Amino acid sequence: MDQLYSVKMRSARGGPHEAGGKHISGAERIVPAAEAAAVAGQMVLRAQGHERGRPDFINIKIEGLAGEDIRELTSLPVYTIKTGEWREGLRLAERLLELAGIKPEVARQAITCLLEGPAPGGGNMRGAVLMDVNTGCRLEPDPGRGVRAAYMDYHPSVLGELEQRLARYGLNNNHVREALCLASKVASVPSIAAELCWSDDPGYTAGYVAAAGLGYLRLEHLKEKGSERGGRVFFWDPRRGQLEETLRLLEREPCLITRLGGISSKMSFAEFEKKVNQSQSFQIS
Ligand code: WAQ
Ligand code: MG
Repeated sequence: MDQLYSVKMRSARGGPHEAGGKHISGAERIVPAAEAAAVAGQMVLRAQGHERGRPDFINIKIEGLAGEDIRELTSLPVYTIKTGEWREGLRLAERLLELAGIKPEVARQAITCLLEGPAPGGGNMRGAVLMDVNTGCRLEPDPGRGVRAAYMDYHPSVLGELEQRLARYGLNNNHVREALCLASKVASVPSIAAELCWSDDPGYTAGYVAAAGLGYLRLEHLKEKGSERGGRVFFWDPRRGQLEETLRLLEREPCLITRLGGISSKMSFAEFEKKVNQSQSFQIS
């Protein structure tokens, strides 16, 4: 691709995020120069039509990536684990985190943190909680903003194929495409052992656990329909990388997905667990 630009959008209602406005939505792309204006325009429209409310603050940031090394990535393989109602989903999320090597008490702490609202005062954050895998302590430098994964997208050469594959499973929507991209970048950071996420959009109850050795493990319900509570936890393993370097990789290193992982049809937790135990391709360190 020729000269690339990062295009980022964040929107809020009741003033800018930094002045206490409520986070409405965010989005980001990496695109060739010629597409930057159109993509920025689409992001404004998307922010204005968001189900979390009409924003009165929309920030668009466009930066040239000339001269930056862009790391190439493979997207995580996608699995969907059957879940009953959201409380069962949360119990399964805890067990998936354990499969990813997270201690049960730390997994529970992460779930509780998102249920209670991780921002000061109990609201959502704009970014993610960064949780120490050993202690469960939170390490994000700004607990209102959280840690933002940024500078990631699909290379245009894989986007068509991705959409086709997702569509076969009824999964070709913005939430899945964007979350899979983010989770693939986050899981590729060596010191991130796992991620837990569910959406803050009231109509979207699905969430996931992701980890490099396991994949992008979707759970259909992690919250009650209508709830605006959502968030992300990145589990940081200090033995695998220093904090500052971890933040640089998550927040500033540009990545493009140039290869696609597979997609599987729905399975039960027991089926997934059996697959993990049998397969050599699942490797948790
Ligand atoms: N970096 C870190 N955290 C973020 C980022 C980011 N770039 N963007 C959002 N968050 C945090 C923030 O706290 C949001 O409140 C929360 O995540 C949820 O963000 O497979 O739509 O964009 O069906 O609402 C997951 C399931 C959808 C998709 C996730 O997240 C599927 C979703 P949202
Ligand atoms: Mg959202």
